[in-house]
Amino acid sequence: MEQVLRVEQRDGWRKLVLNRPERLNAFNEALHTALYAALGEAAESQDCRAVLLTGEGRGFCAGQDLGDRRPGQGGPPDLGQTLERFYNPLIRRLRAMPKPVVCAVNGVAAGAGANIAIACDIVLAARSAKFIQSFSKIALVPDCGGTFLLPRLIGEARAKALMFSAEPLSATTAAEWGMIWKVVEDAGLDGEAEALTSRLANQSTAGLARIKRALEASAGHTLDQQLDLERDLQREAGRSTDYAEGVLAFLEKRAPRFHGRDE
Ligand code: LHQ
Repeated sequence: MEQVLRVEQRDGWRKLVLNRPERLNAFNEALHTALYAALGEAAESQDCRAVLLTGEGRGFCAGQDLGDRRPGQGGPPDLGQTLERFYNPLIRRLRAMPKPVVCAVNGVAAGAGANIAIACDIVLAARSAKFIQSFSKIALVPDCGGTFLLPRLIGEARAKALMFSAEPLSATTAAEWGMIWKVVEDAGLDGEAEALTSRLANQSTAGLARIKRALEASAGHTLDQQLDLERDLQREAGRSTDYAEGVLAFLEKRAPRFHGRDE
């Protein structure tokens, strides 16, 4: 059977490689099922404290596999159901995942592929990569949380123009606009993304999960609500063994040894 997702266990972290290069890693049902399950397993596993998501071949992901969507087979499709069944759970899982998810955009990221990339926690892109909000070309609405995340990252004017025009956005401009963390030369992308993921895997996993929760909540909060949330999360953090270890390591001038969970 075609292995549509490669899962590579590394030292404390996991690399998930979208593996349908002949279709620029477009999503079919098998890839959805495999990626969703792999993220769930990564969230649960004590051997995994960070995840790196990338694509095989010259593309990162071309969104939905349109080969599966030829019109005329059994009447108009219910794309809402496709989102409800596959894409929305995937985005919810990425955003709620209590471990950092790094995305290495190795080539073109189009449609859902572009918005899955920006739903990850830290996004690196190869210099040659581009991002395309291609939905309007086939009369669709940007999905995977793109209408929520993209205007917050780059502002409504830029988000709207990209979504209306479906013009490709270079990785360099994406970084200049704050849509992604940084651009890396093509040959160095894999190594830099792996090194970053490995570093995150050695940080306080529970600590990073709290930061993620705080940032996730902030979009829907007032400053007062966010101050309350920071107080609650800091209270938890202050009771963690990782905090004690972090302070001790600082005072003893050595590297901290963090755990994968609160104890
Ligand atoms: C593909 C695809 C693809 C199949 C390249 N499917 N084969 C949600 C709910 C339900 C349904 C609908 O969708 C959604 C969300 C979405 O994601 S909508 C957006 C769907 N994606 C697109 O519209 C992007 C379509 N692809 C493209 O525009 C181009 O392929 C890009 C700009 C990504 C790359 O262009 P090129 O570098 O020129 O490559 P190419 O077009 O030659 O593609 C290489 C091969 O990959 C080619 O196959 P072939 O057999 O001719 O070599 C393409 O047919 C295939 N491919 N995207 N989404």
